[in-house]
Amino acid sequence: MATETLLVEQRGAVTLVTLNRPQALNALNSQVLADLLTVFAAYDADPTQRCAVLTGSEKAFAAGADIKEMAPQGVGDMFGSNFFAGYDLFTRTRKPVIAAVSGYALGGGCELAMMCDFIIAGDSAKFGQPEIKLGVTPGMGGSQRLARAVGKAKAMEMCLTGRMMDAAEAESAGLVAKVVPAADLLAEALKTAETIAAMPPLAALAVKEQVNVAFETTLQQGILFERRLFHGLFGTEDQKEGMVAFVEKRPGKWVGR
Ligand code: CO8
Repeated sequence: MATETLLVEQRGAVTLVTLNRPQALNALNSQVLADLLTVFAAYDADPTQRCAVLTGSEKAFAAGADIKEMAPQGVGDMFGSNFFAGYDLFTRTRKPVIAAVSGYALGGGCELAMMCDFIIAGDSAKFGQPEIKLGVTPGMGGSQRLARAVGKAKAMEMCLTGRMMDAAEAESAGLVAKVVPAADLLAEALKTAETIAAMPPLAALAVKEQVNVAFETTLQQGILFERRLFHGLFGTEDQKEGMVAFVEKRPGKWVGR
């Protein structure tokens, strides 16, 4: 399957989505947003799919929101259309999504990568929020998610100077889960996705909800939420199977119920 701006491939239980606007370094325009929403809604709804990888090209994951599309717009256009508010829908994908980032992840590209559940970076990756150089600011969550990922000092410095952070710095700052040689990026991301896809799927959904709640609530409420989801999984066949399989020293077989 493919859309105007995305390549989509199912590899077993893993959906691989590749941003495909090479002429614009995968700049994110309204069509990319529409295509992402279509493709990730289909992924979420497909019971055969358990983990997704979102990637770009070797040169660019995405070089930002499409500056040529935004340049002529006025505040009425932006406010009236609630420009790019649809990305909130992308972040509501219930199943796991890994960003595999090679090359530039700038502005909206960095923001899109941060909307995924975690980032695996090739050693060529460069992250940044350079919007200030265009007379604007991050607008798709960058100021908020970057501050949560790397802390106030680094987020503030990056958003105020527009400088890029290389893969090694991104790993030590906590923005990315791991860095691998650029040539191995896709294979490593797919291998990680296959590991997740082989887990009990309801537990994977629950883990995602638990970790995301950590950014939205108090510690006490987050821990209660975690415990209730943990309790709830004892109503699933996969919990029975998982614990019996452990005792019988064999791999579990998951049914997603
Ligand atoms: N938008 C549109 N086109 C782009 C973009 C972009 N963000 N980035 C690159 N391109 C295009 C270039 O215009 C060029 O096209 P053409 O050949 O037709 O001139 C082509 O891609 C190749 O780019 P370059 O020739 O510039 O390639 P270089 O290797 O010389 O440079 C860079 C690569 C450094 C990545 C450079 O292209 C660059 O600086 N790009 C812009 C980066 C940027 O500023 N990103 C932030 C954009 S603003 C943003 O993301 C806001 C998000 C929030 C929106 C929320 C709204 C509510």
